[in-house]
Amino acid sequence: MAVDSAGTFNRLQRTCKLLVLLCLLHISVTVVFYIRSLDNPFAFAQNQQSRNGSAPPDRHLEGFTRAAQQPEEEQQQQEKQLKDEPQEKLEKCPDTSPLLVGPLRVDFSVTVSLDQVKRENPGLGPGGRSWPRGCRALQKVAIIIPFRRREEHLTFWLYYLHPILQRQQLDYGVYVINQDGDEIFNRAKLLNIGYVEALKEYDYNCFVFSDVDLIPMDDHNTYRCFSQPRHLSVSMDKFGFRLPYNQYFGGVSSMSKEQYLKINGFPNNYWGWGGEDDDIYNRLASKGMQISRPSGETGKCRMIRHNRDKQNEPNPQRFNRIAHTRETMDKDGINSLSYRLLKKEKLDLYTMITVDVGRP
Ligand code: UDH
Ligand code: MN
Repeated sequence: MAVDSAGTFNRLQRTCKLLVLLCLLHISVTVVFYIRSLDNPFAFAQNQQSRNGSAPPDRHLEGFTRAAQQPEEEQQQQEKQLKDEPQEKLEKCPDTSPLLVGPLRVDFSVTVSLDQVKRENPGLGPGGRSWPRGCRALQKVAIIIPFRRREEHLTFWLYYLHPILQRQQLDYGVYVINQDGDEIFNRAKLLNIGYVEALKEYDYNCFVFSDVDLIPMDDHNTYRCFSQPRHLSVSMDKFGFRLPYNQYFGGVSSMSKEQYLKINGFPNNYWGWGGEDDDIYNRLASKGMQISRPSGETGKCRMIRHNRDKQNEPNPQRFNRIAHTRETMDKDGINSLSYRLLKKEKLDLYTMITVDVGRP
């Protein structure tokens, strides 16, 4: 009897030990998964450029990845060589960049500084220029941002967009067109000025027009031009991730030089908020062009929340103006643009062009 109960006791003890071990294993596995999910709660890729070889090895990545322990001098030498490398000699970049990572986490509660953006984008040239290393870009893209007193938004824009644009293997430059003074804001005229001023700098063949407060949530939404004018900000959080109406062309759009010239550029006489984007849509439609768009999923983007700015109140004339685009567009546009260039600054992360646009 005594031997029997001792045996049962031993078995029980072993079973209990096993159970405790199993519990411990279960807890540790749960903890590991929990910690990993904390690091990346929605399986979104981090924004930062992955320079240490997380992307698959590829000819087009040559010179893009760099060893973490490489001496600084050697690194600088290599970057210089890459910058001096004539693009013409290289093979074309692929249609879809192999560096893209997909959905991105976009969060405006984090604080970012220009110094941080500079540190994280060491490959940028003066004025916020960049081009792919190891292959020849398919297009030369000028990114035009209409601007006045939105420094905080601009910092977020630079923080998110520079890494994305580099991963998209674009040959690009960033132009912030800053309206001087306190007169009423004129977004479309600033975009026209951006077109003219960017072309003075480089032989761009594609123009992306972007509000300063819009950030794409997937780097497959390439900031380049297509065979038809492109609307890129197709599903904004502000509109419940949907297109507010079919003709909507506001936020972020792109046009080749030919497409832009075909519509005589943008209207110069929309003062204050609203209507200019619908006028641009009317111009495109009247020239028989169609709007190209990414899918609703790829075209997701976030707008930094903000109140309406002073001196950008809704324009009461906008409904009347957009009813007459066809009659006015040949006289009002890039062929009638006049402004005063006040200052051009090649900053580390962008080119700032300050202008006097006049008043209504
Ligand atoms: N912009 C400036 N400074 C200004 C006005 C406009 O930089 O003073 C530029 C900026 O690039 C901005 C763009 O023009 O992203 C378009 O202006 P917006 O952002 O005011 O346009 P949106 O359609 O305005 O976002 C909606 C008004 C928000 C009011 C919401 C109140 N709840
Ligand atoms: Mn806005």
